[in-house]
Parts: sequence; C-alpha cells; structure tokens
Amino acid sequence: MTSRATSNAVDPDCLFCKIVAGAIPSDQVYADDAVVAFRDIAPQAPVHVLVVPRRHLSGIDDLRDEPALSGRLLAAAAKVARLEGVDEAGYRVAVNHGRHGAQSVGHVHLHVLGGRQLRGELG
Ligand code: TR5
Repeated sequence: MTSRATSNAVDPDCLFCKIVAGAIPSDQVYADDAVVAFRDIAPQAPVHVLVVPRRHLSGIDDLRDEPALSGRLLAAAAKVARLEGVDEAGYRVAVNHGRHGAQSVGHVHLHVLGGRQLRGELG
C-alpha cells in the first residue's frame, strides 16, 4: 500500500518533478521511496544539496498536514549531510518559502549547505 508520504502526485510543468522523474538530469546524491536529493546547479557552499519530495508540493506551507513526509525530508537531509561528510563539522538546512522567503522553484525543497564556515546571518 502506498502511504501519503510516498504517493506520487506530479506537476508536469515543475522543474523538480522533471528532475525527480529523470527527465532533466541531476547529480543525485541520495534517493528513497519518498525523497530525492541532488546537487544545486549554482552551489552557494562547497556542499549544496537540495532535498525534495518525490510528490509535488509547492512549498513548506503544503507540509502543514504532512508530518510523515516532513520527517522524511529532515531525515534525508541529515543522511545527505553524513554522506557528504559535513555532519561532524556542521552544516545548515534551510527552506525558502514564497516571495519574501526568496523561493524561486515551486516544489518544496530543503537546502543542505556545508563544507566551510557558513556566515551567521539568515535574514
Ligand atoms: O531559491 P530556492 O530556495 O527556491 O532554491 C532553488 C534552488 O534551485 C536554487 O538554489 C537554484 O540554484 C536551484 N536550481 C535551479 C535549477 C536547478 C537547480 N538545482 C539543480 N538543478 C537545476 N536545474 C537543472 N535547473 C534549474 N533552473
């Protein structure tokens, strides 16, 4: 049986849905039945990986009633950090949402950033 976390609603016009489907190539670093992680095309740190749900959700606002999938995304971010070797030194997980949050791709994603000392300011 497919759980809500792993169901596969797709937006055919969405960039990250196309990456998840393999229709647009990516440098994938992790995947499971609910989540895919791939390197950001314009990295802002030596390690910059995007963690996205396979299912299309526009932004973090759509995760309000999705505790299982939210947990899967966070768990995947921590796995990516370990796979990338930044877990001991530390890293940042960030989610941009909407206009003021400077979200540019409308498929919810966690940025995993690390590999150097990151600046302290977030806003
Ligand atoms: O600004 P937000 O938080 O929405 O983050 C979107 C991220 O997607 C940015 O850091 C972009 O650099 C990244 N991005 C954009 C494209 C892209 C990508 N990462 C991997 N592969 C990508 N492709 C193939 N095309 C993009 N336009």
